[in-house]
Amino acid sequence: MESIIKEAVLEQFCSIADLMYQKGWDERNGGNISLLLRGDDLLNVGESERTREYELGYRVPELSGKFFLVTGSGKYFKNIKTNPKENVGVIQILEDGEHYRIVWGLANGAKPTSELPTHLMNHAARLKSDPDHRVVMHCHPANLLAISFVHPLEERELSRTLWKMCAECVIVFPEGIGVLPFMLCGTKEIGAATAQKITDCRLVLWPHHGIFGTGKDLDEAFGLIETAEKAAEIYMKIAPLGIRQSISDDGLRELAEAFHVQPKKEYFD
Ligand code: 2HA
Ligand code: ZN
Repeated sequence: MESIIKEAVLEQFCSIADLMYQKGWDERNGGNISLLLRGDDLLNVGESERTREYELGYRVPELSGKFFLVTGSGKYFKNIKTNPKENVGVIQILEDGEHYRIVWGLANGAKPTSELPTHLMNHAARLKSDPDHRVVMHCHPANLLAISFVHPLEERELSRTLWKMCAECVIVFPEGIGVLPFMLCGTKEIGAATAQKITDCRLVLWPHHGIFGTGKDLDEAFGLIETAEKAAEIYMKIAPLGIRQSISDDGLRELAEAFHVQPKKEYFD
């Protein structure tokens, strides 16, 4: 099977996956990534190439014809960099928006990530708000999980707490963080619920499970999760000691103004 994806694109994807593993965000087969491929990311996709086709079980007509580089179901992040062909693959959504085909990788019968419903529904939702959107990233960073046990899960309150943990947060995710109730993962229901949130924010927390981040490229999605995870880490360090002071609402407003971002107004006191 000839590669149909540019080496540099595959390499960057695998390096980011490896970095996520090194950060401890992707134990065992935890986490998954999908990257919407552009025309020039792809080499010739031969019509005659043997492909495997599967039913999605839901409809994403907005994505028909599009190609995605995705991690494989049950695949360990620690193995992605050394063996991409078995652990990741390229899929194409078919014209009907209800089936996909595997056009490269996912060797030996592997399938795309179990969270494919959330990935595809998130791509469809984000593309509506941002035509440059390309990446959906899911992982299990320890501090974002930890904070979901000890902090109220109300979106306004959690977003404010994260913003106040370090000065860059309100600049990096001015729209705050979306939060779902605890739901069964790997289903189209959690996919639809996540996509509803992700329309107007790029980070959605699955309490006691993990985080979804999106972006225009792999760096942006990674940086978003990295920043939220740092804020959660600081909270988990200081909350047990008692918080004596933090960034005021005026301080947040000043940061937003200086860096030309527009945080959600209703999140301010
Ligand atoms: O196993 O992270 O949410 C991969 C996952 C499922
Ligand atoms: Zn997960």
